[in-house]
Amino acid sequence: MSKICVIGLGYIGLPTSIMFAKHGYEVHGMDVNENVIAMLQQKKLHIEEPGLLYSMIEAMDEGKLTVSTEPVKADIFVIAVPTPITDDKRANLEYVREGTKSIVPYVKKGDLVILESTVPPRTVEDVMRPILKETNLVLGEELYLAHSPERVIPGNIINELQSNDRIVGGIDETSGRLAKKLYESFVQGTIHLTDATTAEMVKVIENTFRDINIAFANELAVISEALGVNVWEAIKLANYHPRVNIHKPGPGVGGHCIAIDPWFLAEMQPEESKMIQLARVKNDAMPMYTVDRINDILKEYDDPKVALLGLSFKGNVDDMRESPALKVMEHMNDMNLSYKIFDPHIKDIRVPHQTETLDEALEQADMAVILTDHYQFSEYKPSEVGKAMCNKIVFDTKNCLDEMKWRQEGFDFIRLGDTKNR
Ligand code: SAJ
Repeated sequence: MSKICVIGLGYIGLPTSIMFAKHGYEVHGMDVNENVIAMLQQKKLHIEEPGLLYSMIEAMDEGKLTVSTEPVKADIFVIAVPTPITDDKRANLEYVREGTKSIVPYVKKGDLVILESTVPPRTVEDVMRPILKETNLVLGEELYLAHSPERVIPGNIINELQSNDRIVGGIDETSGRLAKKLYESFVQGTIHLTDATTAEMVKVIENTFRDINIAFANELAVISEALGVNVWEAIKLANYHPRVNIHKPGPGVGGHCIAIDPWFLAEMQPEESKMIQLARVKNDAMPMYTVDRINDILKEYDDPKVALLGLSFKGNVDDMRESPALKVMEHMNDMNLSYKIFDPHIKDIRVPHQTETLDEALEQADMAVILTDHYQFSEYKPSEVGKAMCNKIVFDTKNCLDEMKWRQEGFDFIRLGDTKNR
């Protein structure tokens, strides 16, 4: 049985380790974060992801998965570390460099190294290959190297790891073939073989496509408000066309992927990537636009109070990396608007003005603003929500509330991108 060492036990590394462990491999996961390792060793999760805890405990109890802060000797190394962005919008590849360096003493002849982290095209060739040369093994003959970008959606990772198609790009034919064989152990979708640089390119263009599409939807939302149109209705009707698929507008684009990866492409060719950069700027402007709308709606009120609902970057997850809600809060602070913020998926207090309960956030509020499409929000009873509030105004930036229900309870109902009935 082959042994796999996974470097980085975050949103991708941990679920992927578990999948390998459940499909015939002996897996050791390493993470430099001692707190993460301490939690995992106690069989507790440091991230929220449906179905993960049970599978992890099972894999650990069967002796198929171990974790520690150090790599171990293995036949296959899978690197799944973060690739954050610097202040000047360039990829910070420090974790990729460090992760690759950390395995050099453990790699032996015949091993396979796979990078799963999203990176600017050419990272495998220009950053990893030179580091792995320090093993004195000939790449492509004695040591194999490939990129297989993770493409799963948080909230549905376990399913998508199995059912999505997978892209595998080797630095040579054998590397690609070996990596493909590994993923065949659990991937039910098609595994497409290419070279490493194309695989890197595929991953960033997928997320860039989504970012540009969302920027278009956000632009349409702003235009619709000026025209007395409901953008959600217009997009829904346009999408009935067999060749149109416009995404959804909202208060901004967050997360560790869509809000970051387009810059990985833009940094390679700044002059040739104006459309990509403009989409980023458009999406980054949405939190401010949302706060301007809040301010405008409340302009008649004396010292109005706002209940912001939703802190995570998207619905039904607890991840608040690059969350538009954080930017909304910043702009609310700048404009001296009073607010509290509540998120049913984030129980511990992580930011100022955050409340532990919905009631605390709603107390004396003049307006409730939906920033994230958590399923809980669509189930709220308007009569209950209205009880604690001072004035009954609700502003839905995600189109996840039933307008009629809220209006029937006496709410003034406002939706982002919709001035049709106002
Ligand atoms: N959003 C919108 N409108 C939409 C869709 C999303 O405003 O129509 C917002 C969300 O609210 C959120 C942000 O965009 O703030 C990103 O959310 P997401 O659901 O689009 O994507 P992520 O970041 O959770 O996952 C993406 C996925 N990429 C694609 O769908 C092309 C996932 O498959 C990738 O694996 C992941 O990035 C990644 O790790 O790169």
